[in-house]
Amino acid sequence: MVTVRSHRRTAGDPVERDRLVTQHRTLPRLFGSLLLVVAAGFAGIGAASAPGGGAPARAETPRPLGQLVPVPAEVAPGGSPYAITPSTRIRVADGTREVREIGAYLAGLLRPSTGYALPVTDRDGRDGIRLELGDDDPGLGAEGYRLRSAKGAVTITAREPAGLFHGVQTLRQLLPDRVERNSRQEGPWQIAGGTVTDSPRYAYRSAMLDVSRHFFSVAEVKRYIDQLALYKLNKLHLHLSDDQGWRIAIDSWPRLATYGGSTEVGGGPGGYYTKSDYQEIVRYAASRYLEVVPEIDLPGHTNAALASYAELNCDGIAPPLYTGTTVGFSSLCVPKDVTYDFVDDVVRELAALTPGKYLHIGGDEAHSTSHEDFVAFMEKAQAVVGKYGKTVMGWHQLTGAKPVEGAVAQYWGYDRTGAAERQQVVDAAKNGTKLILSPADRSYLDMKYTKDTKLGLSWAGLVEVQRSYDWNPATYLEGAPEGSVLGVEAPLWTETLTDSAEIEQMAFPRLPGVAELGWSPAATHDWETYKVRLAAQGPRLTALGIDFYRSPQVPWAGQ
Ligand code: TNX
Repeated sequence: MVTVRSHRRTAGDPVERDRLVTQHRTLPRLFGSLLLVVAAGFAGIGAASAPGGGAPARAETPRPLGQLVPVPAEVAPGGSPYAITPSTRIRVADGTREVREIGAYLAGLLRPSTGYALPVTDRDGRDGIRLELGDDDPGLGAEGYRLRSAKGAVTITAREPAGLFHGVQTLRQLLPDRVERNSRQEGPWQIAGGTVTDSPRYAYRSAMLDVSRHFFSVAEVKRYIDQLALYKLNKLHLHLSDDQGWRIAIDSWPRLATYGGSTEVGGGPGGYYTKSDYQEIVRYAASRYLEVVPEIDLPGHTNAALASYAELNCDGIAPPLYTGTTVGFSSLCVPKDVTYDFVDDVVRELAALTPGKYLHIGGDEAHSTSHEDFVAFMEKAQAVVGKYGKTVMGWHQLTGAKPVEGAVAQYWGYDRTGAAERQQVVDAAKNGTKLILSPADRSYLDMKYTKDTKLGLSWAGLVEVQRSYDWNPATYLEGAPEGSVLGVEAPLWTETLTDSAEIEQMAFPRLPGVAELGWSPAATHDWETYKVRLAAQGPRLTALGIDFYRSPQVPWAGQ
């Protein structure tokens, strides 16, 4: 049984509350709920006590073990904290390349702020920060981990490297916020004692970045990747083509990028990724255990392609490039053979660049394609994706055609989506189509928070932080069979966004909420405790140089 002092140090998150309740189930109910109130009352203290830098080191209490986003599946606080010191080693005794790289990544995170050498060594030892493959708990799955923190060592074990990587994110979040700074900070660098045992609710936890409406450099994409990793997302969906720009070099159709990528919304210079740029993004994402899911949006949203090659148009005339924000006006020419040569070449080249399993072919808002043509086109396009060994993903309009076996539909409806459209998606799910949920009125990061939000759009309504967190992916689409939902995504459309600062204003603090929906057990879902844990992320985001939206719904402490 843990001490009262440890109760106070719990974050008040529901997992820990559950544990407290479990641990005290013999106590009268009333006393139990009083304890919860006490725990909740102290929830903010761990965050508030982290000094901004120069405060006397000794006074600091380690952050409570459960004060994490996403909240872990199981937390058992107790025992002495571990402290990183100048002589700490990062031990990767098992020595595989991947584990060593995770050790090096962790060292890279910790060295600038701690100022310690933190050598990564494959010499085994009982002390230090230990990363070990080979936890035989099958419950951990491919991405789970266990983190044990005690006086002499903090040990992360997992079955697969991805689990170690997620465990490293937990370790990182348990350290004081100032660990995220790039300059040397005062210690101590303590991690509360106890054990975290954790694995994700959903295997598919994604963020989408629209690099078409505005182009984002490789460096900007990498910055976003690092932010996604902090919250244990594991997919980066790149929306690589749209009316306003084609952003990936395709050797067999070079003008797609050189001409079709030469502008963006508002008429700026646009840009595109060379194949080596794109591979660099894929490699960097993989080093953060994110799989890139590329999207070429077809058959609508194709003005950039139609402008680049006259023969793709039914009338043989190339339209001008487009820099506005209207949707639904463009379509590939479904009856022409050359359309399928184009699709085949693009999918073949993109598939060859993509180690991941999925290839997204869009399919949304094809308002300028007749229904008959849409169905015919999607049938052919899906076959091409299969031919090159990839799994088809499409926006949920794919369910209005004939999804191939194994296809995944991404639901982006919202509260005003018609019953018939929803039903079509539900019916497809009953027939085996898997779903990714990204409801526009919940998880769209480009929706304004309030009417005063400067950036963003509002067609799906205003989406404050609570609204973006407070929904259940398992029940959102009523009637969809349990098990049809593979996971969640937070898309970021960029009609109004031009750089990392603007991306971050919209993504934070909503992105961590969607990440938590994807990772944490349904039983932990609770806005009242989530908002306290989210508030504790504020100083961390600040230390990372992320200027987030200070939602009045979140009890940010002293910022
Ligand atoms: C709808 S959601 C779109 C995009 C826009 C977005 C803006 C979806 C699949 N299509 O083309 O960028 O709204 O919020």
